[in-house]
Amino acid sequence: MITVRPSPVHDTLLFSQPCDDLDTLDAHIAFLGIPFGAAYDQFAVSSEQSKGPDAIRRATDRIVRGLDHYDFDIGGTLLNGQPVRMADCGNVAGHPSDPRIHQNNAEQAVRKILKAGAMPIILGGDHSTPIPIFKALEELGKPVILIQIDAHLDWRKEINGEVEGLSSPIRRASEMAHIGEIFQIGLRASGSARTEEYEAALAYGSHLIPASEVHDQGMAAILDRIPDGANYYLTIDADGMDPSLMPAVLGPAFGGLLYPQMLTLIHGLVKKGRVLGMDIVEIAPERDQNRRTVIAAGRFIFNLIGAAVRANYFNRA
Ligand SMILES: [Mn+2]
Repeated sequence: MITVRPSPVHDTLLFSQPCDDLDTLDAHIAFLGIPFGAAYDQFAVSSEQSKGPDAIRRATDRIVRGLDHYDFDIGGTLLNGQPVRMADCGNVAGHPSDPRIHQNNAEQAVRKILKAGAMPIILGGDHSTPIPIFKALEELGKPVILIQIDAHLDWRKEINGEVEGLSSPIRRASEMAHIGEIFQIGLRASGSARTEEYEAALAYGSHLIPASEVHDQGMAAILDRIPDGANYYLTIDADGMDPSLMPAVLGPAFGGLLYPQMLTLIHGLVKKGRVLGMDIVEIAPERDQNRRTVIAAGRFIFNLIGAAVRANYFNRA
């Protein structure tokens, strides 16, 4: 049995309480950084995106000016006067000689968060980050609808022999029994997918929604296509957004999703059913401009929590 003890928290996200031992986690919402994934080459073992979790935490004072401040996105304070506890569990430690070790630790960490009854909010890392999270969602014993925000399809079987890399998360999700319908929103330009991956996604029945369709129809119309009353997991690749909103990505793709569309999606999903958790990945902080990428990432998290509080997600003692 591997002991999962994340690295200590220095700056916590959204002024949350630090938790450096997942076995004692007592919170409704748990933040966890998963900085490292499964690299395609040695240079990517510690990628630019590995610095994402701490960069988002450090933007806390610009994500929200204080937990007692009125916020117009959510119509009040973050926790709305409710006794909701948020904990920051730090980062899952990397293991340079064997990515399977830290990925397994990441899965165990998320399982512990779910067992503790907390909503996991995960800071990546590249887009291999959600693969251990998807595995851990099995813990809940419920079918999950996967919502991915991304410019790219992420359906590669493997690259350089690595099957759990950043080009494969949705392919891996599609192979998991507890993952059902998949909505891929924000698609545009080209990424790792070739025609064969596009056809594999269609054969699965994945709902492929280009960013242009969101711009033409509005996000509310896209939301209407997602079944009501279900359990959702939201994985957000920063490059799903327009680079004018989130510039700090490796592959800027123009015509991406915009902030108001994301708020419509997040608030709409929370009201529709149960959002089990979310991740935000693929942020390369050294490419940021005026911290707007990490602030936007934090604002998505902030809006998810604010909406969930108001939908009475955390009413247990
Ligand atoms: Mn991606």
